Amino acid sequence: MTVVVSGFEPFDGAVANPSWETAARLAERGEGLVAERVVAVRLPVTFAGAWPVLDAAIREHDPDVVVALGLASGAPGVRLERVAVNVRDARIPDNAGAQPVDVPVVAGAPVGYWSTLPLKASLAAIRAEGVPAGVSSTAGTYVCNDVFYALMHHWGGPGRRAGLVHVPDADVVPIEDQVAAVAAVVRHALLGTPEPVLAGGTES
Ligand code: PCA
Repeated sequence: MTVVVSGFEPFDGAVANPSWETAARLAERGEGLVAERVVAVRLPVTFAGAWPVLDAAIREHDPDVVVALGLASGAPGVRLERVAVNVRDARIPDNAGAQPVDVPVVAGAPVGYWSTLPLKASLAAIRAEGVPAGVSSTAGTYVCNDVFYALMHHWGGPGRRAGLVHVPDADVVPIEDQVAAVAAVVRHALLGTPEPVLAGGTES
């Protein structure tokens, strides 16, 4: 079995992006952590370029599980994203200067796609390791949501485990703990663990 884990280059003036550091470290230590081959892919923070890079890696490695990682700066913990929406609405320009507002990711395609990662099983496992985590019902409308939507639209489907996990800044959750959290997601995705009944929603 093969797992592709993507992370992003820095954006918005930052010098690093923990999503890439976490993906790279998970790939280095993949077989020990998840017992399978893990390939890390670094994506540009551009609407035009991110999905093509992930798509090429998927074609090359023919993975069983794909987990896209992105940074949610200011988040209090790991965010397991539930749904990708078919809209681009960029508050800031991407790394190529593009700032699409209220245009679809894929014209004429469905409004959204569910993650096919076992979110609640992962949530329970991550919390059991003492790492703060939650389920999120919006991945935003920037490049992370874009890649998540394209991944589910073009590659997702029956038997294909895929989704997006937002990681927080490394001073909130250290990279080692981010790696442990994502490893738990990958393990449960590979196992196909049934979802426990575990409340993870919010009122607003
Ligand atoms: N986070 C941004 C894009 C790249 C990243 O790491 C986002 O959440 O859309």
